[in-house]
Amino acid sequence: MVVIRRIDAEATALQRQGELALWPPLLGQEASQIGSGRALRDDDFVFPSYRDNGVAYCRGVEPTDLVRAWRGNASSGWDPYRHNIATQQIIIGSQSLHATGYAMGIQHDGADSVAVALFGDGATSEGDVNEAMVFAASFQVPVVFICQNNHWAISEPVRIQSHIQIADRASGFGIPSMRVDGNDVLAVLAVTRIALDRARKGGGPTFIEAVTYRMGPHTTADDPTRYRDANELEDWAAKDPIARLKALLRTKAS
Ligand SMILES: Cc1ncc(C[n+]2csc(CCOP(=O)(O)OP(=O)(O)O)c2C)c(N)n1
Ligand SMILES: [Mg+2]
Repeated sequence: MVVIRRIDAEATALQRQGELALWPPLLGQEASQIGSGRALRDDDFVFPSYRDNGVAYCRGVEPTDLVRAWRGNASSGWDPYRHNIATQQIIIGSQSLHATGYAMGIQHDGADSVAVALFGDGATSEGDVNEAMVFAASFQVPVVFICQNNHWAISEPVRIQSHIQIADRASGFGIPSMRVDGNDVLAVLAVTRIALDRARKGGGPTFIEAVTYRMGPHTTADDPTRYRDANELEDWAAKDPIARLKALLRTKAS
């Protein structure tokens, strides 16, 4: 978590120096990404969004490869088949369809690996995510949908996206869901393991809502002070996932 935060800060600085065209910071979402990323097996296949650099790091993608596409000199920073993680998706939610299709392939092969789609709260309002959930539930394929609810879709707050909890959207598709504290790395690790295990045993898809917070801007091109209250950021800064884990480790050590 500390390493990926450092990489994230460095990439943000590189954008400010004109070395990268853009960077989408993951500040605040380290527990959601490292907790889920560390639960995976090597032969699972991940379909991430632009913000999931922490998960890509867990898949063994090098820091230099994480920034390659944002510098504009590669269409993908890494070989998806080498790390079993696809190129980061910018088209909101469409990776959920790719993951579901891949999971249909796993089922066809009779393998026990799992496809994982990572997307945001805003993505759950997109047709692609809803269509993916219909197919995943119909064919009971081994896919895990991990939604990082970071409370914002650029300047649109999650309370406008959904008047119910995001996790509850899944039940309409017949998909079991779990809502987890996304700033608690051990909790995220635990629920991801449960979902992966269910998928491996033929139990079909699971939807996880990791409740977290995007502490930085949407991207380096965004200024969140124009649309959100400073108090909100302060409240979530007090729940910083790294500070929480540090406090836990201190208690264990004493
Ligand atoms: C299909 C599509 N529509 C709109 C956009 C523009 N867009 C980029 S990021 C974003 C918000 C996504 O929010 P969320 O799903 O919550 O993910 P987050 O950025 O918070 O991680 C939008 C609307 C896009 N990239 N693709
Ligand atoms: Mg969001």
